[in-house]
Amino acid sequence: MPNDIQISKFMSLVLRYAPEEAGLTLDENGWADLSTLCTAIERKFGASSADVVRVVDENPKKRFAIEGDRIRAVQGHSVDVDLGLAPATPPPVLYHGTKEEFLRAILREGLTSQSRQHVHLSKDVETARIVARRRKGKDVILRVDSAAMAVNGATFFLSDNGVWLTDHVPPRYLLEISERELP
Ligand code: HQG
Repeated sequence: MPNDIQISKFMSLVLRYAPEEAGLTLDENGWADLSTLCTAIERKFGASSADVVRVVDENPKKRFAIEGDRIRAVQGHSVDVDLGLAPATPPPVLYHGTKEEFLRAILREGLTSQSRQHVHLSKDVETARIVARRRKGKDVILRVDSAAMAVNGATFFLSDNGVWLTDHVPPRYLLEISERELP
């Protein structure tokens, strides 16, 4: 039985970051040929195309979308793709989960997109905590004054799986939420 998590991680890798590892090319909107991906996954994991479709359907974060004979990741890209998302008005407050070790740099430079195309923001503290917990160390949750950013001209996008994306969050819009304020 192929391991769905391994397959999903491989799909994230090739659909966001290193398509050549599956012999894929991404078009300008991030779409790749589904059957080429299935062939690569069959070789690597012995999994069928039905397994690939199941991984897409059951992915807890709905990371992938299939449309006809093509597939793409809905967010999280490192390679330059245009997901065609329309700018959207964010809720007045968004959150970002990170680690204490990054805090000084973040409060100095703001949130920057690092190896991805965008800064990723969460709609609630719970989601931000899950994002923070992916890494070792002490969690830090930041409150983002998205209302003020939007008023001052920042553009936000909402990915198909509910992640808020923007280019940069300057430090003046960030506030660390103290431990006792957290739910
Ligand atoms: C930090 C997962 C130093 C930032 C999650 C983060 C999310 C800075 C790390 C999605 C910084 C980048 C994204 C600065 C930001 N100086 N560190 N100026 N600005 N950072 O993985 O937000 O599983 O690229 O705080 O659920 O952690 O991939 O971003 O810790 O939705 O679908 O630099 O990834 O989704 O790390 O996570 P990432 P992220 P998937």
